[in-house]
Amino acid sequence: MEVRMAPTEAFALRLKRLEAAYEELITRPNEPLPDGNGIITRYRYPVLTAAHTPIFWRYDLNPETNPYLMERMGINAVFNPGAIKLGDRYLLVARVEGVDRKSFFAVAESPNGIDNFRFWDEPIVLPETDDPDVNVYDMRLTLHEDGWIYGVFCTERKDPKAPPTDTTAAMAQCGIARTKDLKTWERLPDLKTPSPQQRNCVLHPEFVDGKYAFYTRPQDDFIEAGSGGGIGWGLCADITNPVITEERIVDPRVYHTIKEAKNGLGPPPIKTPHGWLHLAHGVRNTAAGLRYVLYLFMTALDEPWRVIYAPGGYFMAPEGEERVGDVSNVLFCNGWILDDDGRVLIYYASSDTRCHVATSTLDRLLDYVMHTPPDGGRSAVCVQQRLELIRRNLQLLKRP
Ligand code: M1P
Repeated sequence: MEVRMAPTEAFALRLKRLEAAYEELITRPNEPLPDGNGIITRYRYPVLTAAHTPIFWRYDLNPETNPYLMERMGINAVFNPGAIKLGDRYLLVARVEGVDRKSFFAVAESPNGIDNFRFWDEPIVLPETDDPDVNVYDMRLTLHEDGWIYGVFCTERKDPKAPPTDTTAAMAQCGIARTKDLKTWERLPDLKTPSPQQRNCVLHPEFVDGKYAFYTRPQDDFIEAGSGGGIGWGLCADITNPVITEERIVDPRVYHTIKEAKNGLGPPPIKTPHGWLHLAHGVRNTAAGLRYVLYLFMTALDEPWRVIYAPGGYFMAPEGEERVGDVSNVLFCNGWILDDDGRVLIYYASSDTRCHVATSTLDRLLDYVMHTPPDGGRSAVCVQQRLELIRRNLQLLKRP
């Protein structure tokens, strides 16, 4: 007969403390920060961090096998979530990264989209293809008009062409899975494109010419876009055998802009009466390393690959504690929700470490995208753009 050891007093007390701190964190009300820029409102607390993962994902709670109640399998970071609203539930499919550097996907649910995000008991069990993924991350969720919810993500494997001495060369490709409930997932083959590598691929929510349409990000190399780069676009006839034969660039990277080094689409675009509203990240190189910021643009309703508005510069950049983390100076977003009341919830991650929410409204984002001047391209033009604003304002300020 098995004799079970009663937890020691110290064990029981420590567990009680851990549970109390966890509940306090999960149920802490979030609050909007005052005095934003009128475009978005930031919130005081991140919505998901490593500490939001359930205690029973990290600790062995059996006093016999873990008498010191030590963390057995730590979580390093929770970031880059896809987002979707199903009924009245706000759901994030977060990238959860263990201390072993491997990421996996897990669903966290909130009743209001702003706080009280709680992970479902078990992470997503994502089926593999015949070529197992080494790492999976950054899922974009698309509720497609075919009725499925698609999760499009990056699958990373060791570069098979790398010499044995090279233990860092990796290959990034676009993995695809689909579900009806975020619980059971069907894995489809990885997307094939003309580019050697792909990351930041996004499935467009509607058929285009009767085909599935993808935004892509062709790249020669795992980190560098190389001769690739820019946000691409391609059609595929059969999602169960996803092949894109022609890829065109929708939004190129451009010298001396916030997307000089590379860029990539964030979440699937939002359909508006004026066009498809897109959120993307742009990357430039600095003496302190890469800097990732977020920007918006709009494409034509009937031609989602044709840009019709492109405000200059970024609309969100890392601020305060967002600036520091595992990969500092990074904002990244692959999930947003247009709510029934026109509110837009933007789920973004900072420095590959934690997830935040910022709110806006569709009206505000449209106003921003359609009325912000484009990048002037050079300093003299930018001064002229700003002078126009200044002089108009000075006239107004002189009025009695
Ligand atoms: O580390 C910053 C980001 O780097 C990658 O994005 P991109 O392919 O545009 O450089 C991704 O690995 C992303 O997850 C990460 O946040």
